[in-house]
Amino acid sequence: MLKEKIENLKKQFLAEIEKIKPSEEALFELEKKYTGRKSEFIAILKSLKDLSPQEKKQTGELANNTKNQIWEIIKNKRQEISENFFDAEKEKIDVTIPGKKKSVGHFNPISLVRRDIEDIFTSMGYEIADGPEIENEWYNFDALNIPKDHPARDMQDTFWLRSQINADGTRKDADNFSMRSQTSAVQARYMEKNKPPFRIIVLGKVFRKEATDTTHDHTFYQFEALIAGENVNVGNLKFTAKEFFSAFFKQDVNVRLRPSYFPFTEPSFEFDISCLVCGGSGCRVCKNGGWLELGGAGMVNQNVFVSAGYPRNKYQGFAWGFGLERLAMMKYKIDDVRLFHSGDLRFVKQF
Ligand code: FA5
Repeated sequence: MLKEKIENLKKQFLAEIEKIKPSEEALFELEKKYTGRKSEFIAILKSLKDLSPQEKKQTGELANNTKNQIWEIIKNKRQEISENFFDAEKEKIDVTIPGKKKSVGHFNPISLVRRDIEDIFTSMGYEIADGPEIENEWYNFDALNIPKDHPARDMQDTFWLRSQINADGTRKDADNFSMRSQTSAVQARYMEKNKPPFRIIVLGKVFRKEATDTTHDHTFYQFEALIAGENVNVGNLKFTAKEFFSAFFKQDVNVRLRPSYFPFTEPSFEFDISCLVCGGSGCRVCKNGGWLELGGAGMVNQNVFVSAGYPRNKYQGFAWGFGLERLAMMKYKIDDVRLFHSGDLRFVKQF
């Protein structure tokens, strides 16, 4: 009777192991089902004690053999699974199947230029300063000695925040927040909290109410430099600029200063560099002049120092402000400033 049960269990086991999909988990479950503590098999072994010694010996032997066979079969199956798993023949890799291309992100050229500038200036001992993009009238205009009636303050040029504009379109006088129109706004913010000597650069977004064209956008980046101390002169400005541009364009660049006007610098200059295409001899890019116009610069107006709380005529300093896009346009030969903020991936992917 018990013998029959054992034989049946074995048949059942053999049928089942043929059917299962071999896996570690499936084999474990099978082993538990047929030889585990709560299995029928163990129940049979326990009931051997009720048999006669002769039967106990025979049936016990059969039970043990069968259990061992089951274990052996399971062990072999396990072996098969692990061999299959590592079987290089079965795991052939077809190296000719085209791979899945991982798309890699690109830095916008503005970021590339910004990183270059930060590297060059930090290696010259400059600090990187920052300020808010929503700025009040004091920092953006007043502290910079810009007269109340200066056209840059007009709604035609500056984006004043809606809450600062009356229903009839005129400007409210309180607070007067706007989207900052120049990184020069950070000059006053920094000077308020720091005393000379210092050297800083500011790189950030500015906003102007512009009719856009190939060289003008309504949102663009400026790169400001400001240095103040007791012995700063125009020679320092020119030397620093020449060092910077030569490192930035990786070629010897000459710098030219032309007289200009900014309320916050005195004297003020328009800043030109020798044409990168012809080296200064004259070509189509520089319209045969040999020079390319880059931005404004000058010696810090003493009124700006006084606004920041410094004594008049104790310190001198120089400052400049360039368009970052214009620098990137020259470096990478880009012919339209509006491409930078277009969000067109075909543009960014070229860098
Ligand atoms: C200024 O903004 C001054 N704050 C610069 C300055 C700083 C002078 C410190 C002296 C001392 P300006 O408005 O010229 O100056 O602008 C400076 C540069 O920003 C320009 O030469 C140009 O490179 C860039 N720029 C001006 N307007 C635009 C625009 N709409 N789109 C792209 N770049 C512009």
